[in-house]
Amino acid sequence: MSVKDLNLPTDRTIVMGILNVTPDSFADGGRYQTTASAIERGLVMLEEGADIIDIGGESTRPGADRVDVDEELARILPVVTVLAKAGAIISIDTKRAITAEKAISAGAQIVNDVSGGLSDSAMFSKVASLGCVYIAMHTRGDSQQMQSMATYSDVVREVTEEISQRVTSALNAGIKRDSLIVDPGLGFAKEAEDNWTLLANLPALEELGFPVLVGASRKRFLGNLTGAQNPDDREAATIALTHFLAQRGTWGVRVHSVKPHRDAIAVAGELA
Ligand code: PMM
Repeated sequence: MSVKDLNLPTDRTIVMGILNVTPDSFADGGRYQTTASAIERGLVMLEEGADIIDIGGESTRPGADRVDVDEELARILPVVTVLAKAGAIISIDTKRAITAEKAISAGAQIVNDVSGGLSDSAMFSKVASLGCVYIAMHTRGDSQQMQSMATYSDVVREVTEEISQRVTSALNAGIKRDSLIVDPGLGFAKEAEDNWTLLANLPALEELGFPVLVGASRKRFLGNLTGAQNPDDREAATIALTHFLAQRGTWGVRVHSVKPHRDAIAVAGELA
């Protein structure tokens, strides 16, 4: 399956709605723990105009501990199954090949791997055999090490080169070029200033020739700017960023609340 086969809108920035079925994710942890409430939240996001629902069962926040694979599957599979039946395009936010495989069997179409294939050596070959779409996000190290690895002399060049290396490995493993999406991985092995520099220089990443997804929603660097300690209070800054990204024609944004972002994208569209 290619990105084109997902039949997503091509005339505006697409919105990926975040559905973390985890008790410890920094922004919405604990709220959608149960299957029923996660499904309900997913259905609301679809109604609000989410183009993709990104379902994750393992927190990726810096410093987080790994979740047992059975626990990860128990959290996500019932949610994937129901939302797929409801017609959602689903990405599965996982670093594990086995989880990717089971989620695709349950109806997901996209694997969103915050490790860019570095966490599970079986990931690329599994994705190649599944034939699904793959999001290669940039990071360094695992969630315990990443913040100590945010050392760059030229963050734009280094992140672009490192994503390019991940893409080459993915292609060598048999993943098709037109099935790939890339993501700069804001907040993953990056200081606040690195995130801003990457956002101001997205053309460098876009020159690789793949759709670029940006996940800035409610992240700490927005709080550093505005003083908002609570992730929920970073929503206005996130919307402002979505407007900027839509206006410059970014392929997609990964966000916690769907409707305000669809509105911001609609406003940018009228002014284009
Ligand atoms: N950020 C988080 C989790 N998954 N996936 C992609 N592709 N890009 C991101 O920036 C990203 C991600 C961490 O944020 P969360 O805990 O709010 O989901």
